[in-house]
Amino acid sequence: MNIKNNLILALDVTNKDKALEICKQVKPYINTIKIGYPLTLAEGLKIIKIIKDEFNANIICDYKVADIDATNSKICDLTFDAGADAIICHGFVGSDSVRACLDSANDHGKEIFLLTEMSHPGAKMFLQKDAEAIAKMGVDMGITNYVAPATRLDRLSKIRDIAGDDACIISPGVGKQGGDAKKTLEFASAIIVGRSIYESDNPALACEKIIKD
Ligand code: NUP
Repeated sequence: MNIKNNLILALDVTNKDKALEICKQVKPYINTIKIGYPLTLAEGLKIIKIIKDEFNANIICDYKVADIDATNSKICDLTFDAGADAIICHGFVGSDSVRACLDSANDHGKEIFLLTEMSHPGAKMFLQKDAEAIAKMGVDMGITNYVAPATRLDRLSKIRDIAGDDACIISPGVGKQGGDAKKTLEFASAIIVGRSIYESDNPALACEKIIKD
């Protein structure tokens, strides 16, 4: 995926007009938009195609898919059929569940991003201890796209070591969660930024600052 300025917008607003307005403002800086549950639950799956078509953007759906294989297949099929270019899937559910996501992506000519360890403090309670094994499982399965935290650079660096130099690692947690854009990009291929952009009085300027810093 070609990610302009190595910057992905997390578009966690809850109505279409606001979403379109933000996208319009950041269009000169951003070509890859992450849509998650807040916007999808508010507006329905149709929002994927609306944003994709209007802004000619790559759409990554952050649905953190984490179910049994049969259900994962359905979630991924519906998401790709709705126009998503990629979907974020949890790794902790194990290889059969992740395989279902990967098969759906391959059938549609689309991609998955494997979530290894999350960026928030709670990730230390359970997920962190298995994150490296999750990344190794991904490598064994031939997965080349990962999500790893900008809030703990030592952990991000570990995931980079495991995933390899050629992997595409996208990293949330810059800005409001405390991560630093430049330091994160020493290990990550691109950063994911939400509130620091869409809550800003001037989202375009916020993008410019993040890119220049
Ligand atoms: O580990 C993760 N941390 C995280 O923040 C995995 C994620 N997918 N995210 C998402 O990234 C989160 O749901 C939000 O959409 C975005 C970060 O947003 P912000 O903290 O920049 O507002």
